[in-house]
Amino acid sequence: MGRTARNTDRAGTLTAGPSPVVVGILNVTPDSFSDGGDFFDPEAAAQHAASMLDEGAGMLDVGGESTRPGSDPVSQEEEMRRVIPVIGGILAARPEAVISVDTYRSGTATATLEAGARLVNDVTALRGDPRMASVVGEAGCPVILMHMQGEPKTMQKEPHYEDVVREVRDFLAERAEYAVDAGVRPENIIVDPGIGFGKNLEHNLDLLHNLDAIVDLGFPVLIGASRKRFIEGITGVQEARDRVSGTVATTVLAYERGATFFRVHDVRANREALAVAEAVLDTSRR
Ligand code: HH2
Repeated sequence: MGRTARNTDRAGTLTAGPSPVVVGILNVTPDSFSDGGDFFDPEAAAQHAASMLDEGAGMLDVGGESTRPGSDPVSQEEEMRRVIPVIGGILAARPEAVISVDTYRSGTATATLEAGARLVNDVTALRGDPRMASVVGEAGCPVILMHMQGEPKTMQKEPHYEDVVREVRDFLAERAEYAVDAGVRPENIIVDPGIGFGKNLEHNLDLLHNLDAIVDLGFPVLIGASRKRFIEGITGVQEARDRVSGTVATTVLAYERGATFFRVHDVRANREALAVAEAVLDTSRR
């Protein structure tokens, strides 16, 4: 099956381990596509973080800027103003929490790593800020490299590929090489095909169906399909919050294909589904 399951340990490096990691999403934004405004207040954010940890999240991904299709960027100052108090609040209550920061800005990465974040989730795969690669390399922390065609403002207008699986795979291989050249240790790289980032329904389905091509790169793979629009394209469920069953289907199928990190809003449902999937796939039981 070629599963390269790894967990993040307390030192912020990756260690081999058998279990998939549920990454709970914490959007400290007024405009995220499914939970915008819900956790804008630091106290509400810390409470939601605690409940996601209690439900089995192995990691929390804290972001201060929406990257939904059509969204506008915010300033680095505003992004830091949103996420730093929230990271501090989570760690005050739960010092053991593993937190990644969803940012492509090196200043935000530096400040949040100082505040206790242990990973950087960069949706631009180190292309958004020329200083990001060295910040991550010097910090010695894991980094998530995600594929995106275009940029959030316009990426869903007319996504186009000759061969989406090959192009996403080649892009991630090239960005991983770039990261290593900049001083990031290979064992600190996680790759992500970027579901919904400059991709139509068919592109997303091709990537999920052929995920082993991405897994074969040899890095742990993260999938972020949670509540995304393509699920509506299949199920007709318009309300993003109600796309939990569709999300769970992607989680289980991606896990079977070798993904190990699942960035989701609904921690409990995905955690339970993964526990069942793990049990079914555990060959030592049969
Ligand atoms: N998706 C979103 C944001 N960050 N990071 C990674 N690595 N992979 C993803 O698929 C991914 C991501 C978009 O989802 P969400 O955070 O729920 O919404 P918004 O960008 O509107 O805050």
